[in-house]
Amino acid sequence: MPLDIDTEKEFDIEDLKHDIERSRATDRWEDAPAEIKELFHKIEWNVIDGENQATVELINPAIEAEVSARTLIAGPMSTGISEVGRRFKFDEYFLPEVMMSAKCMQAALGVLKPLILEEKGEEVGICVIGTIQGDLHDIGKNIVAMMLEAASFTVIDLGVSTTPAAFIAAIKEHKPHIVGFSALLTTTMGMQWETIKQITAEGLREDVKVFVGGAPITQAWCDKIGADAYCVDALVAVEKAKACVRRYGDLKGGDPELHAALVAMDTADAERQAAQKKLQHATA
Ligand code: B12
Repeated sequence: MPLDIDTEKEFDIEDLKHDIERSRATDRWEDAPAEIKELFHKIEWNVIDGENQATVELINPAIEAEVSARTLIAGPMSTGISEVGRRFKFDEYFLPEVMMSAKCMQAALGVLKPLILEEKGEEVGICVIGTIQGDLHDIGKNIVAMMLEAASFTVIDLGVSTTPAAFIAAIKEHKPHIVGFSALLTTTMGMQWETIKQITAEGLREDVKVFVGGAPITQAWCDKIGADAYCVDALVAVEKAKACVRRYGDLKGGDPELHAALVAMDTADAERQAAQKKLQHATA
């Protein structure tokens, strides 16, 4: 008799739907005061529903209630847009809905940007960043650029669908410590590899530390294409960028020692989180 196995897709749909429906009702952000939790759910659902104006109007009350811009981005805004991605994947949403939700994210980021940039101090390094050729997604790239600026990097943002030639020209002009490629499509991630190849062919590879990110990007992909660092999100990007100019400032782009050191930062972080969880369980 053939084995009866649930397909991954069926499991995904049920699991994700269950999660988001339960969360809408109660249990996400349990540690927040009730009124903040309520506000977060409203922001999350306005992003999902593509309510641009309403999303923006909820941002200031959250800031006034002392919620940081970072928490808003990493919290309800991110969970909202992730749910939009899930709905699109499973044909519950089509492109117009995704565009409306993207507009919500951009409008909310517009309100948050000046607050984040207030933290900027004396320059610690230079970073060139862009979404790779063929790819028009820029919300994640903009968040990374904003967080790097807040961490006192000078950021040259090349925008979307950036050609390898444009990255090369920017490296020559601005002499950045770091160059970052964003890719959100499995069909464009290959352009990260192509861009590294062209940077190498120009003799510039050792001059820059190459960062890669975006939803389909993994550490394994980073290893395969010879990038220096994979960053799962903007906060990791900031930590690794700082390490690249300070602790590992003497190492060149493409150096295996640099690559190993940056991977080790993720391992150390995972271990720290696991230890924290253990401690929480022990004291609960
Ligand atoms: C919003 C969105 C759009 C918007 C983009 C608006 C904009 N201005 O960006 C619009 C409507 C335009 C769009 C268009 C398309 N999209 Co779209 N889109 C999305 C969606 C829902 C959210 C992306 C997003 O903003 N996420 C939120 C941000 C904060 O997350 P993030 O980008 O991952 O960024 C974080 C990290 O990855 C990291 N990071 C990101 N970049 C970088 C760079 C560096 C250097 C570093 C260090 C870190 C880093 O840090 C960020 C912040 O923490 C995703 C779904 C998903 N789950 O990703 C689909 C998705 C990416 N899109 C998809 C598709 C298919 C498309 C289209 C092809 C649809 C079509 N038929 O036309 C087009 C492609 C257009 C093009 N040529 O690029 C698919 C891709 C599937 C695949 N296998 O490739 C996805 C995964 C949806 C899905 N589930 O099927 N899309």
